[in-house]
Amino acid sequence: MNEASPYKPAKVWKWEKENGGRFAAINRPIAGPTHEKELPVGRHPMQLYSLGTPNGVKVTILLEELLARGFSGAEYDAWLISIGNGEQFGSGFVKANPNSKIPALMDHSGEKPIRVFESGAILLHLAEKFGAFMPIDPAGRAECLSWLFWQVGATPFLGGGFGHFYAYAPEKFEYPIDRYAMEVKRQLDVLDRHLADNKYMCGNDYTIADMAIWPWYGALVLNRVYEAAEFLDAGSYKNLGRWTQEIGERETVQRGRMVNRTSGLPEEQLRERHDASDFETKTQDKLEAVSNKQ
Ligand SMILES: N[C@@H](CCC(=O)N[C@@H](CS)C(=O)NCC(=O)O)C(=O)O
Repeated sequence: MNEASPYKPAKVWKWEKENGGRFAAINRPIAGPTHEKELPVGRHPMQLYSLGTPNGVKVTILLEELLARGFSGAEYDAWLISIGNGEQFGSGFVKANPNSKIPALMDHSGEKPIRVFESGAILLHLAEKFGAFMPIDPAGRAECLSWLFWQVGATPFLGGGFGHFYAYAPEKFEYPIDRYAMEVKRQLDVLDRHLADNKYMCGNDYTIADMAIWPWYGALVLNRVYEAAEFLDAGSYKNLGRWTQEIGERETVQRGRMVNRTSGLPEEQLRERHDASDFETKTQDKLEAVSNKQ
């Protein structure tokens, strides 16, 4: 223990006060629902309950990619779960995801609805269901799963570690920022070295591993999360920059990013998505926004 620190942990931790910082009001040390609320169900086979954060966007990118490839079974309703208002603790959401975190998917395509939670599991479920965006040869599949699970395991150091202490904690503390900046830069270097020899994460084909990694590490490079691109010198990872740019140009990715989004430009926010034509209304809003600026 650091002798200079005035904080001495109690023998047994108790939930006595909010710990400050963003999200303090929704953090709790117990699981389970806080209130009764059933989830709405739309007309499509896939019912997604989510928010346009990087974890949510992974899934909407895949759904848009599947639809663009002609898999009509991937049609989906995307319902907004406002985590700032504690909607992840509603009884219906907790049934879909006992861990109370977005995204959660209910797959209604079979006889009985199937719940899938954890974004990585949702990507895998959909990729396997449609036989798309994941290699089927054993070596390719192993590589793809390795990078998918790499993302799931590595990113909490970026989000819950670095992002929390750099952007959300009530004060700036050097120790955690230093520790997690070091780890995140190491992760950026892992990706950069790999992408020096590979067009996509698993070689020549774009897969669910790219869709899992891009919303976090691509967003970091594009300065869309934590405003930390300069601090982490994210622009210096050239291969990662090339990959980020290339994936960001996909129309499907741009559509996926808009779904359940509640921040940024209004014309780029599709708070709920129930039909492919919902994007057209937004394109119209975008054109109007551009012409109003001129
Ligand atoms: N490992 C989970 C993480 C999901 C996650 O952290 N979701 C956040 C938003 S990005 C959330 O719902 N937070 C609400 C809360 O913690 O109460 C996944 O990949 O699905």
